[in-house]
Amino acid sequence: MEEIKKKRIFSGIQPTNVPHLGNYLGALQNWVKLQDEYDCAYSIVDLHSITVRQDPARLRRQTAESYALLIAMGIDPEKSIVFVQGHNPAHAQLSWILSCYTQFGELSRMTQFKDKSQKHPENINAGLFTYPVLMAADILLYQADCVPVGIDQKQHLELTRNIADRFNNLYGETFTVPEPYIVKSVAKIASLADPTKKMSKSDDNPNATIFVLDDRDTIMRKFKRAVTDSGCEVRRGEGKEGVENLMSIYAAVTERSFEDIEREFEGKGYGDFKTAVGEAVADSLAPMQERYKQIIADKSYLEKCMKEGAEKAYKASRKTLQKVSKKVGFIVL
Ligand code: ATP
Ligand code: LTN
Repeated sequence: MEEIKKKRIFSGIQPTNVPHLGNYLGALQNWVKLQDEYDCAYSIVDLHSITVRQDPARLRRQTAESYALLIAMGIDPEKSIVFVQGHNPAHAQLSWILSCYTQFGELSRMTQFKDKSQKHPENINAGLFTYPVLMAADILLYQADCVPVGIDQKQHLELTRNIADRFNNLYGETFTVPEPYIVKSVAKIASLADPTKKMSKSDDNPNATIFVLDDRDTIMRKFKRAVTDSGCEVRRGEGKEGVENLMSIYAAVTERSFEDIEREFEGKGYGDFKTAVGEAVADSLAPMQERYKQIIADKSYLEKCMKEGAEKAYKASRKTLQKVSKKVGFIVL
């Protein structure tokens, strides 16, 4: 019987800090689930992370930690390609080529560029501007069909699709045009301190973000301080964004519906609800935290996985880079 070729998934995460609950529920949890059905390639995107100034020692440590965390979460380096972006030089090469097929005007419209330039007015570098082109190169190199991300990355994915279409129209079928894979209910987990903002790795308020390596006490304390509203009913509604955010988190980690949650907490106050959310989150993260401790302690295992991941990534992307190079008129040896 002829074997059906699995579709390809590609996604990436920046090693700018320990991943948070938003990263986990909005993206990483899906990375794990998609491994059986798809051929997956997952990358720690170190090249992207230097668009904002990083401390070198810290970046190196966080790259290894993020890599170990992916494995601890259940991403299997035997089954999927798990690699550090900078270990495969094809990303930077394709990014250069694609930057010559991307317009200044298109990049100027990217909201992440506008947000980050506002946040770091002292360092609006060219890499911050061309960031989405490198992301397009990441995805198109592997001919990805599908890209699991949070909603904040939708605009970058639209741009990737436009670049792929443009190139295909000019030179004939070269790239697969990728689809976003966004799980609506957790596509944007909000900050615990300000439910109008997304939960972020770089928030200055330490109570705004739950990091996936936070211990139980820290998790409980952060949830107890989470901003809600002056009411006391656990339900969705106008002005109840804080409670709704907690409900989304609770629904995601316990796999229950909003109606179910409303019923459970009828007549109980926010205090009880926050305690339940904190406990559910701490329980769901605990097994992964245990596995993480073992993996991060085993330096030679990590290095072996990174080396093999880099080789697999190079092999999986070489053909695309050659094809593109030929099409634009380079001599390929
Ligand atoms: P920062 O918060 O510092 O801007 P980030 O967490 O957005 O960083 P990445 O590490 O690149 O940046 O994100 C990894 C994945 O997590 C992406 O798919 C992104 O869409 C998703 N993600 C990020 N924040 C959230 C959030 N609050 N809710 C849901 N998904 C999120
Ligand atoms: N830009 C993304 C991280 C990222 C990515 C990718 C996601 C870099 N390359 C390729 C999906 C596919 C972010 O900031 N979350």
